[in-house]
Amino acid sequence: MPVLHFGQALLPMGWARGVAVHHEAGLITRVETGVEAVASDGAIALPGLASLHSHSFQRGMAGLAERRGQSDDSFWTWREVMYRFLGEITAEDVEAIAAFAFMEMLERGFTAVGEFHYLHHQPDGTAYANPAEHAVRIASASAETGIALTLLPVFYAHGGFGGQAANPGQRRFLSDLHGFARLMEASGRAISRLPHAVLGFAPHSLRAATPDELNALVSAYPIGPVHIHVAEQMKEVQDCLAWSGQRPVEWLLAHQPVDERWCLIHATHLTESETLALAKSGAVAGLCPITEANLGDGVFPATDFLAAGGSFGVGTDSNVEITAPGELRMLEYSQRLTRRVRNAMSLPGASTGRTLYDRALAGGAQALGRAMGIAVGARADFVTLNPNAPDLAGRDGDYALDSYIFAGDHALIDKVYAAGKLVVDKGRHHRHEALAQAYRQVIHRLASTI
Ligand code: NGQ
Ligand code: ZN
Repeated sequence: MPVLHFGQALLPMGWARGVAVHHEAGLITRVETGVEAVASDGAIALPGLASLHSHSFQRGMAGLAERRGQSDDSFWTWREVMYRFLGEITAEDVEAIAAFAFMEMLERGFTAVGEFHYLHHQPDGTAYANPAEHAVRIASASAETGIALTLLPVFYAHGGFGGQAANPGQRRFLSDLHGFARLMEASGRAISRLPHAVLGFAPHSLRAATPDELNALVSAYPIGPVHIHVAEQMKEVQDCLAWSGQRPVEWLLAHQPVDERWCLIHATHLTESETLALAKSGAVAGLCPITEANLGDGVFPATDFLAAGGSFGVGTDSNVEITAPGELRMLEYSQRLTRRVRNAMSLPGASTGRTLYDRALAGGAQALGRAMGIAVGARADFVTLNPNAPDLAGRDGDYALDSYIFAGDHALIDKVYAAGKLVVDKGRHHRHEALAQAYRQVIHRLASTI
């Protein structure tokens, strides 16, 4: 049985020295500590994190939506640019962009992804012969790179609260309940050969699914993760109030069985009572701090949510910048900036990096429906840091973790193992050149559509 030896590793109980991890068929079967052996596979090992929310195709437009229009720019004007960009993406493009994004996730500290997948149809809105054609492409991208995939096929039927008609920019996303049932079946087939894949589903938002549709979906798919975008923008809160008299998170908690299988993406705009109720529900808050900053969404009340016992994880969402330590740093900084304190997310005496890392690991695992962490039964996924990096001089344990998150960022990553296999060495994925070349070709063509 293969064994990996680490000088020190962050285990569920804390840091341990001389760690030998046995694995078989990609899963951890035994963890020994205090082993006198050379740390041949890495000096400092962390469990890989989950990017619990990604729209991989949006990686291709990173940097193309940072130009101001005639009026005030907003989330909604960004969305117009995004709809233009996806207008001409082919199935081959979907695969090339997803593979590149997943490779970057691995190079930058993520070993699992939740792909919130809504780009289902051909450019004119008609279905492909295989309704899950794009899911097949995303599954291939996962197999090519080694990232663990939780596929979340998205139900998207309407363009606004109360079943409003969708607009033409949304034609590649749409299905009714029958079409979605076919899509789910075909999506299950698309990932059936990926050994560690998980299937969940995702009503896109309260704008895209009616209450009756939500009820039908939740009873049709009683197991697996459920993800939904909610309360990201103030306009969304106002539209929801006008439609129902309740705020989006308030409405969801009152009308759906929100529990541990649910992940509420963004949930940015919360009242105090919504914050407490969401924490109590056991659902994960799926925070995407870099994208939320990029889109001008607002700041999630993370310290209050954490104090109320809430679970959170992080996602790269628009993939405008992919970095696991960077998402945690942005989350912490958003709290420091709004509350004018330091070390906002940790308890007295605790390392902030460690608090963020432990919480995001647990919340990400819960939201993606998989075991994560350096423990028996989890996939053998590890991120090792380069002990010779100047940012790590004289540091180990939590100080090394704090330096990774707040100083060195992903440049400190040395090796990454996915399902026990070395996929990143000296910070570079073993397929970096080929995947970057394929990505460049696709993007040269697509950039002109913006
Ligand atoms: C999405 N992204 O589906 O890609 C959304 C924008 C929408 C974020 N919410 C579109 N960040 O919500 O309608
Ligand atoms: Zn999203």
